[in-house]
Amino acid sequence: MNATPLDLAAAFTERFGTEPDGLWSAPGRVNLIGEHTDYNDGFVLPFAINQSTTVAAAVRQDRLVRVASTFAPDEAPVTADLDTLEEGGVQGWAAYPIGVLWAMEQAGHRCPGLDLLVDSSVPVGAGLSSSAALECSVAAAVNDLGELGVSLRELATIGQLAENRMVGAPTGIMDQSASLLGEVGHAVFLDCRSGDSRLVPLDLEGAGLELLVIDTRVSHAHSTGGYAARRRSCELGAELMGVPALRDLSVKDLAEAAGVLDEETFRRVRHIVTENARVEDAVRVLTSGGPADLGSLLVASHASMRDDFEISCAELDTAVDAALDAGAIGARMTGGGFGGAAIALVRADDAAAVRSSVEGAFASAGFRAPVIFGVLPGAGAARTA
Ligand code: GAF
Repeated sequence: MNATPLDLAAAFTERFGTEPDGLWSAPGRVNLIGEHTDYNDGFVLPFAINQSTTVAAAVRQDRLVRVASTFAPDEAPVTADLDTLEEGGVQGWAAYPIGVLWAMEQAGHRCPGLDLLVDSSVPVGAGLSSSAALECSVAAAVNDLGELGVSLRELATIGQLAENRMVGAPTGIMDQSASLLGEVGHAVFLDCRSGDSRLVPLDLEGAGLELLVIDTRVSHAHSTGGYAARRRSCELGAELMGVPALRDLSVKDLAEAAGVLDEETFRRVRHIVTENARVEDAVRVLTSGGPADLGSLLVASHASMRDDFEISCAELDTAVDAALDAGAIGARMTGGGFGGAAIALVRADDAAAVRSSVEGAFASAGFRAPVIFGVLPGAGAARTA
């Protein structure tokens, strides 16, 4: 519904019969570069976006959690008892918020019972991590209301644990980190092995640029299929190469890998190794030059995901090609792949031409019309009322 704070507080009162203790918001994210590198202990460079999920929350006197959503006003809240809740014990969308409370307790932080009403402007299934936005808004709320004092870094691991174990999606730490650590005008450079992060300036407006998200409307889910298969290939590649994680291989190790690995595993490994190098290059480019110099890295990242990692699809390739044809500086699919969104970095003056080129290419190919919108690096999770 994308409610104002007043609307959401009123909707909460109508739903649960009490006023909320507060409202917490957490953003979705766009990953600028560094795809599938997070669970390989590698590097990522995402940023928080302006679209966010907001949760209105109130502490209960017992240990029940009740969650409802503005998207299903007629559905009864999903209820769980924190004293008996087990891994995998909640199905559907409520597994994300309730999973966060479960994960918080697994990490040794005792939570109060809560009533939660969720609202969001992050499109679901578009590759912008509506799931992390939901997890992180709830994590921020329970952290404050329970006076738990958990650091942002640990909150990210708690969101990831909820997603891995309650939802069953074997995802990495990138999305929660972006949602919690993002800042206006910056991307988050994260070393997924050490957990260290650093903000990198990403001043798109100052450089006369726009970053367009092209939502292909081909939806994807990371709890099924290709994502888990790619993760297994990476683990196999690391094992056969005798390293703890693919992070431990560099581009010069690829010649040896070509002799050790089967052809498909080699290509999966090559994507991760070269993508890690591209993230480090992108940080250098942003620090010493500016976003206008990112074009070739974005294009190379997409080619690697299309040809080596094989996680693109016809709609994503069409979006990238049509954007580049119309003068985009760079373009690539973003997120886990198999659908979702592409990003195109464009000069502000070219934005309209890029949009119409992509729309025209989708129409000619007989694809559903994409949804195209600009994003700016925004703030991470926070209490908003
Ligand atoms: C999804 C996952 F949730 C992330 O952890 C990451 O692996 C990404 O796909 C691919 O880079 O968003």
